[in-house]
Amino acid sequence: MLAISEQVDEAFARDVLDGLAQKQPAVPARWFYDERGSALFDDITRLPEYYPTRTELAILSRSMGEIAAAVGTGRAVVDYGAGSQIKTPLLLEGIDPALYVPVDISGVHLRASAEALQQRFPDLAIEPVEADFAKPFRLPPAVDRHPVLGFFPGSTIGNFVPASAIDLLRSFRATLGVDALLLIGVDRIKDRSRLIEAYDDAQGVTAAFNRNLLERINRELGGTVPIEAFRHEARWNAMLSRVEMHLVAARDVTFEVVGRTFRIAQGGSIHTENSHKYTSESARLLLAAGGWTPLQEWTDGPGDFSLLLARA
Ligand code: AVJ
Repeated sequence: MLAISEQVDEAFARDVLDGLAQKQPAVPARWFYDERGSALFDDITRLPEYYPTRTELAILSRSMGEIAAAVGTGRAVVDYGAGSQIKTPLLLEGIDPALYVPVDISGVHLRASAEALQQRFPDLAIEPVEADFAKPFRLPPAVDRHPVLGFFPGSTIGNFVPASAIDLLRSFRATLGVDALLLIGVDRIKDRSRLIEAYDDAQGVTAAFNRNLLERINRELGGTVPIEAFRHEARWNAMLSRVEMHLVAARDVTFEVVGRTFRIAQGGSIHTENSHKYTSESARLLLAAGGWTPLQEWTDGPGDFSLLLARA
């Protein structure tokens, strides 16, 4: 048996080696989130240009009365991604669940956030699950005694191409059971310049977040990537309704990762993230394709972001 850290390293190595070998080199976005990457993402959520976090939070707090009325008390909340330190307490306060089940791939992060929440909600039963929610996993047996609410905020669903997003929604449905509800955040299509600025901020925090992936490759996989040769770029792919993040080579570059050599010509890129954007209609269609019936939708005034409630 490999230790957890070695497993993660191997999965990282495999994703990087396979990804860089593609015609359009690409690395899955999930590898952004080491300690530094998670800290940089926290900084991103506070940037003036990055509207999704504060908009979703505003919707959640403004509409909590209606959300609570639709969801009811006494549910088991399954929180995919182990919880934002602000959104999760808001939800828990609003709906008074019987059980809280944070699910996260990082055991360290999971335990830390579960402990912080337990301090704040001393009477709440908390059963953390260390798992990659993109793969099937088993919920703790205590969940069976309650109707379930899945919580998937942050428009993380946008990181998945539609076919994978539908698979993920289907697997949520299989895990959560027939009586489940799902509360999910989805970012909306909007003005192209606002979308680009949200992913290419003036302070360069998103650029640092993107480049940190290369630092991680060099540090953890013995890479020789010349980081200074890559510049951050956010592109709106209108045909596929998504913001793409790339690391564009400013010159011809050659480097090694775990003993393999890669070449990227000047102007070529490593594709590091997709963030799909939806309309109200396309978001509902996505949910329906994933086996969920939309029940209600809450949005902010300008319609920048959607919070959708659906039933299995
Ligand atoms: C965490 C996936 C919601 O796609 O907006 C933020 C990640 N990337 N800035 C997003 C991210 C660049 C974020 N999600």
